[in-house]
Amino acid sequence: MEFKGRAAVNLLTSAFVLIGVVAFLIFSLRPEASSVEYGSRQRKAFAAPKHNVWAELSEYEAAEVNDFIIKQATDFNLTLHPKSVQDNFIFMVETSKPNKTDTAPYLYDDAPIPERWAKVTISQTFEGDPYMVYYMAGPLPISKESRLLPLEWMFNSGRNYVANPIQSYDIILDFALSMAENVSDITRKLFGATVNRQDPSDPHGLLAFPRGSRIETGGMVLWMQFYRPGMGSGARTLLPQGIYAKVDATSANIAKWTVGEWYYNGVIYANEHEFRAALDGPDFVRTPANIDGSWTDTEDFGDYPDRDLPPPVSVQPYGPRYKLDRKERFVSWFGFEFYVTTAQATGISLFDIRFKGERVMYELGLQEAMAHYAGDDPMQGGLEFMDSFFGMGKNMFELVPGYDCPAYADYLDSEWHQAYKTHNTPNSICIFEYTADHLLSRHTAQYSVTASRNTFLTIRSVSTVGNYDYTIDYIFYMDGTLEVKVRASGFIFAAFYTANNTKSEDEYGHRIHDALSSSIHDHVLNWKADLDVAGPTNDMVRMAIEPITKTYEWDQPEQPARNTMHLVEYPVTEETGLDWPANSGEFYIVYSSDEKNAWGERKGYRITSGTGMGSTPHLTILNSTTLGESARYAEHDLWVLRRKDTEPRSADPLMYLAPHDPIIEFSKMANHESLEHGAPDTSYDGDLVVYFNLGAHHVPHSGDIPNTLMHTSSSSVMFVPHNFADSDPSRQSVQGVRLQLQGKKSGGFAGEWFTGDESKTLLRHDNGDLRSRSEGGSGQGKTTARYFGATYEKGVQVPLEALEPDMRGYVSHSNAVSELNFTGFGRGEAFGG
Ligand SMILES: *[C@@H]1O[C@H](CO)[C@@H](O)[C@H](O)[C@H]1NC(C)=O
Ligand SMILES: *[C@@H]1O[C@H](CO)[C@@H](O)[C@H](O)[C@H]1NC(C)=O
Ligand SMILES: *[C@@H]1O[C@H](CO)[C@@H](O)[C@H](O)[C@H]1NC(C)=O
Ligand SMILES: *[C@@H]1O[C@H](CO)[C@@H](O)[C@H](O)[C@H]1NC(C)=O
Ligand SMILES: *[C@@H]1O[C@H](CO)[C@@H](O)[C@H](O)[C@H]1NC(C)=O
Ligand SMILES: *[C@@H]1O[C@H](CO)[C@@H](O)[C@H](O)[C@H]1NC(C)=O
Ligand SMILES: [Cu+2]
Repeated sequence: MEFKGRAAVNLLTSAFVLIGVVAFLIFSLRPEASSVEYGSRQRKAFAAPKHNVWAELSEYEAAEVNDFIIKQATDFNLTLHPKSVQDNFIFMVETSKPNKTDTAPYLYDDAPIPERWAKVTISQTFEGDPYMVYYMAGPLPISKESRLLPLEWMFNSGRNYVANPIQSYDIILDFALSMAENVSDITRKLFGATVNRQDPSDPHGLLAFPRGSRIETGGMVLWMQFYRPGMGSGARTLLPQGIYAKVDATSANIAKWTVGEWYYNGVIYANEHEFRAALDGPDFVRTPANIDGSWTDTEDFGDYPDRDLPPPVSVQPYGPRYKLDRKERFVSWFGFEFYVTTAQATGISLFDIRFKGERVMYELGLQEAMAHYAGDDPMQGGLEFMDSFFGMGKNMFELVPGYDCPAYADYLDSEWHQAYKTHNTPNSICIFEYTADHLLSRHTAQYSVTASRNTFLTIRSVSTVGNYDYTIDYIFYMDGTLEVKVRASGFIFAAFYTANNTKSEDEYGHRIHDALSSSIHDHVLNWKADLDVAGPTNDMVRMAIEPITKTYEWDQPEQPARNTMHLVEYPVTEETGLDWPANSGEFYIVYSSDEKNAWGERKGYRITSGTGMGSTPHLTILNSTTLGESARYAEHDLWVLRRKDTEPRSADPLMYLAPHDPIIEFSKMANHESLEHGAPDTSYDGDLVVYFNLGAHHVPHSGDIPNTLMHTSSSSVMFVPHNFADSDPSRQSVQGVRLQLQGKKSGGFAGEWFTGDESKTLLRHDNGDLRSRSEGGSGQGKTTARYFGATYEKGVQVPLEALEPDMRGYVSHSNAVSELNFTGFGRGEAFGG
């Protein structure tokens, strides 16, 4: 992060005199803290207890793997300088995360470190057809022992390859340009624009690109739609032009591709000639075009009343309170400890999450970010994205300091290795503590009030995949609660609004511009949570809160039967999908099979839909025609499965290339195997994995233009301790204050009516006061404040960049874009959106 903070003295010369007042926040003095200044961050060296065995390959390791494969696999005819997918080349190298069976003894029993292996994707041609093929290479570092093996064991299809229908992105684009040029007379007549081959992104020109679902009839059919390029803020997906063309792309030889039907305003034309003829006919119904303009600008630089004062911000005057081992990417904060890692497809994952020394989760990480559209036109009607294919990690771009994360946040880079190159995206992960605008707990008693701050730790990244931006947070709370939260922003993928269509125009969304429909879609983002609640042997239960009519002996004879409620526990005895219960009428709890708290209750963690817009949804569409077997995890809110080395993931990024022939079938993983464990049947060790979904039923409306807003496009799942400790552990971590409102008295309820002799009551409390007896004498009628945890007691000078980093000196090191030529692995380019 290279942004140069404006020196605080510059302030007075700037227009922001008011910021200057804020910049010299003066707190009351506390002598021993006088050397602490904002940003000094005097951090002690801090080392992770173990190595981060899940870490992404280093640049050196990736190069070593590339060299090894080139030398080893001479029969692969690999080229270092591929021209198309017809060449064989190493597309991707990344860490193959070690099996838990090997890491658990290392982490928990001091066994030797597990072997390090690479997962390798090679673009290979067999009989003229290109495939993406998975291999594993290792152990690392490369030695005489190292081998290159087909990687099959993690795919329940038993295959390690996926056919790559995207032969060449360049050639597809070229075809689209040629197709569009051939109807220039039509596009000029309809909306006064044509493609510009010299400059395809000419803002006044047109683009055409295909919808990315294919091979639904065995061959490949592409539906191309025309768009304006949207060069202002990148609003291409708000600028569909309503002309669609069907391309028969069955042949591997693009020279044999043919343009078939055309579609405009709800009417199908057999070919371009019929379309052209109809255009001049008397019955032709035109619709308005979508023209780019200030309406798609993501910001409005205009002067508006009341926008001349900056808002409040959060500062961190004494430095962070978490400890960070940057090398091992290990974080420790108020009892929470965990490792952070990244992967090009899925972004951040966390491993070995412990709370106050006890195991909570082995692994927590995104599996897939799917979006499924619906519509009555050939584009939206079959549109679906699985964004791990485009790379939720690759597309984690630089965060904006002071905006994406507080100015004081720590940043980490992410790295990935593609086509012999290492790409580094600096400052793509941020870590920070934040204090909520609400307390964690409070209580007003008769003579006192107590308040505990809610400070939490966030690990954040933003994946911008073409049109959409997903902000993903892992949030840790002082009581042991863990939250996973996603918020969406960016441009929606809108539909062309077929005005004057006889069909119901609001069936798939709302009209949101001249010829634009908001286009209903479901976002379903799938996460894996390998819970190890106080160890790996766990049981999942549904604890229901049920109404019942009961007869109690003490109720007799007045009340023969009483309508009431009670708790009923239903063990989850086999692998299954669950939905959040109606009326929140059940708690889903993962209990330790062995460990109990001081009260003899099983230690547990509850899994619940968290904060955000309603409870988290799953896919509305039943048995999606587009998705086939490739995303069955989307069909329920939560899944409970046996943990297996052979089932490390619910999805693989390459499944987007062949959704109807997926290499991982989730329904074969969640196949009702028994979850019962222990004697007499010891074949299963009781180690559970939960998969859960975040997302939204997104029905965008006019307020999504230009961008979707994150305060409401949010959803979360929380893991909440349930009898995990003996009482609330946050009491040892929170900062707060107890105000003794009057004398030394205590107890009672706020506002309780005081009866009896005042002096006698006082005496009684002096003897039996539980809460303020250690407090030194304060005069009656005066408030005494007693702090727990540290407080700000010394004034600090806060430099301006602590409030608002000066972005004018900001240097962006790299915003690497992945190579598009072979793969179209750039959403928004190759497969529209
Ligand atoms: C090896 O690949 C090159 C292109 O990368 C190709 O021209 C050549 O025919 C291939 N050789 C074999 C034996 O497949
Ligand atoms: C465009 O027209 C030319 C000339 O008729 C033809 O050769 C070419 O194949 C057409 N392009 C497409 C994509 O159909
Ligand atoms: C629908 O058609 C009418 C008559 O042709 C036209 O005036 C109107 O603008 C059209 N509506 C839209 C939304 O294009
Ligand atoms: C899903 O749809 C496919 C194709 O129409 C059909 O063969 C299959 O039986 C359906 N599966 C379910 C579970 O409905
Ligand atoms: C991980 O476990 C699978 C299944 O047992 C096995 O095939 C594979 O070789 C293991 N991976 C490593 C690196 O040992
Ligand atoms: C990819 O395509 C671009 C634009 O057509 C071209 O400049 C570049 O050389 C291509 N890269 C490779 C590796 O062929
Ligand atoms: Cu959306």
